Amino acid sequence: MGVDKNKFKTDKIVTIERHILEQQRFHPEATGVLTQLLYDIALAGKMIASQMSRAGLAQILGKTGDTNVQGEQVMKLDRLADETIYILNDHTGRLAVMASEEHEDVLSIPDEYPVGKYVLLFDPLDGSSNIDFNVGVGTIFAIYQRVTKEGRGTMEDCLQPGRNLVAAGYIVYGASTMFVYTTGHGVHGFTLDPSIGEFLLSHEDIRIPNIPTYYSVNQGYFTRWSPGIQKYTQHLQSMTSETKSISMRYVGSLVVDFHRTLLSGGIFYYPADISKPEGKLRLAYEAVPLAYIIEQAGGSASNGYGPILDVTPTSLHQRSALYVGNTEMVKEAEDYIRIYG
Ligand code: P6P
Repeated sequence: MGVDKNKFKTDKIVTIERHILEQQRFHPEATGVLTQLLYDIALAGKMIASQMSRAGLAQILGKTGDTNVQGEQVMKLDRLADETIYILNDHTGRLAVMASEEHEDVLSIPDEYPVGKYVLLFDPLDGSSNIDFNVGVGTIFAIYQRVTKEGRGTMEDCLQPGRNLVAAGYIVYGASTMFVYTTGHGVHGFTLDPSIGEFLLSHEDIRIPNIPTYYSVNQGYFTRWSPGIQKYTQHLQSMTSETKSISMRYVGSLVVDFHRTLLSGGIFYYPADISKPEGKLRLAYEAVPLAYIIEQAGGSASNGYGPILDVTPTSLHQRSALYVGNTEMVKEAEDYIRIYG
């Protein structure tokens, strides 16, 4: 059949720490700080996963009653995930500055703590509106080296093009909890073993399969889309109905829809439309890290006109259209936009 399958079995027990240390051989200048930073993010993921598993019992489902910078209802678990990531990283001396989807401005390192050379951008719990329905959600993160020379990091450190990324990844809280990351040398997935509280390597060197399985888009917005996206989607629908070569899946949780696309092949897209002319998804801490991951796995990510990683954000919460998955499918979407508008 020749269908590419990601290698799911490994012949040794590899924790995140061991894997990141082994990856360090690609970075002779590495001092181990990035390893420790990635490990801190994985720890945050374990803590969030633990809270998630008992959310329905611990009265931490539901809304806080607040709205965030996006104008969205802040879920209790949103707030908890945001605070967990911040307090695990604010004192380590590894970061110059942080930025979160939940906060308008950058998150400075408190004066009493040292600063370091890395910058952490994160969406603490994407898809959180789905939590109350037990639908999978995720944490997304992007790591850069600071560009400012000294002192507390600034917004300038957070508004870098994706080509500057040092590392990116996500934690998907689904049927199992997985930590997926890249430092520029392939994409690697770890599954949390709750019995020992450790992420173990389960998906080494993930490559998006050459043969696509699903397309993923919210077809409820069809009438709001440009003619090019409508025609592109009708083209995909014909592949589903006539050839049955692909099918449609849409969860409405970015990390879940992305993770399935990465492992199964296909395309996820969230187009701009007449009600969201800039698109809905955030560039800096959603589209860019996922674009880095998909390129490292042999796929592509576009805003409909060119690579996401070539775009330099001009504001922290800037939105973007996103087309991500098999390169051929992303290019085809760009072609339909170019030809039909
Ligand atoms: P829609 C969740 O609210 C989110 O930000 C992403 O996780 C997801 O991909 C998207 O919005 C879903 O949006 O408009 O299809 O409900």
